[in-house]
Amino acid sequence: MPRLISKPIPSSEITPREVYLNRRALLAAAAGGSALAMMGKAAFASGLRRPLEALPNTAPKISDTPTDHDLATSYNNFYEFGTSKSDPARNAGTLTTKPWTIEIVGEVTKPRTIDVDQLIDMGLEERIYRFRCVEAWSMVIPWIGLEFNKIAALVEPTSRAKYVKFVTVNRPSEMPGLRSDMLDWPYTEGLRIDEAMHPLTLLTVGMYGQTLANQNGAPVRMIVPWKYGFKSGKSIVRIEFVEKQPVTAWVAANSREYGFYSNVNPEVDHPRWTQKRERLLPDFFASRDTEKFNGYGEQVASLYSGMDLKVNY
Ligand SMILES: Nc1nc2c(c(=O)[nH]1)N[C@H]1C(S)=C(S)[C@@H](COP(=O)(O)O)O[C@H]1N2
Ligand SMILES: [Mo]
Repeated sequence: MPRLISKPIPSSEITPREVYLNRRALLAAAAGGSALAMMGKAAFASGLRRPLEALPNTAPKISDTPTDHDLATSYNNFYEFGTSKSDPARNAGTLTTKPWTIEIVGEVTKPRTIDVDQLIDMGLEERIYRFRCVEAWSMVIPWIGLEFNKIAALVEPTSRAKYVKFVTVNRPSEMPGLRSDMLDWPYTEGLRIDEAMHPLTLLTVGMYGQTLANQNGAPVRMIVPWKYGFKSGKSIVRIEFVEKQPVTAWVAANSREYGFYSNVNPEVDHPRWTQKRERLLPDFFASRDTEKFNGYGEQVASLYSGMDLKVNY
């Protein structure tokens, strides 16, 4: 496993005021209505900062403090920009994220194309979630987004919609990693419909009070906090409601190592390493016990009752 940073970033280098102001800007965007909120909305859309009030946060409370912003935006997996952890921050600046639309199609009564800027009007929340990579490291990140079920409500899935497929952007001129054939591009992911509709599942447009950095999946990505990070596709351009379980990029690449479900599970090791313990970054050692469903068991375990999670890993 590559060394991440030689020493933890001192907390004095975090600028709480800045982070706070950023958060308030987003909130301006979310509040809607007043002139100030309108300014906030514009500010959010352009990534600027502007004060306002707090977004709701209905996430289960967690005790860990959020990971340092600079670490969360510099230690990333986004293979379209290269395979090392520092590649996305270095290379993702080339991605054009505006204008950006998401096409929502398939087994739905009202297919539609939605502009990312419209999501701001649909009830953003800040959700502080644990985030766990299959590589046995985790972070705690204040995401900003809206419950995916609100998007589903817009398009009205039919009774044949059993799964949701998320297709991410495939733009070779802006994404140097697409030259490699390590995955079948575009990067696609999928969820069972009840997983997608679960209130913890977030269509995400921001983090730390700002719009997403390109390396974190700007302008819009999924966040599914009880699953390994690779289930949370970045820079999404199409959402398909489908009848059959989709073949996702990682399952196509190596289904023995990366299953469709990929629930965080200390009882199921990755074939090449243990999942029993994890490193909460910037900790260098796997000093924590991994929690089943990444700590969200109380909320999501019932989705899997009757399923053997060693078979459906
Ligand atoms: N399009 C795309 N989405 C992706 C990936 C990727 O390579 N391409 N990597 C995944 C993996 S393995 C992880 S751990 C998370 C990392 O998200 P972060 O860099 O914001 O922490 O993004 C996921 N989404
Ligand atoms: Mo990951």
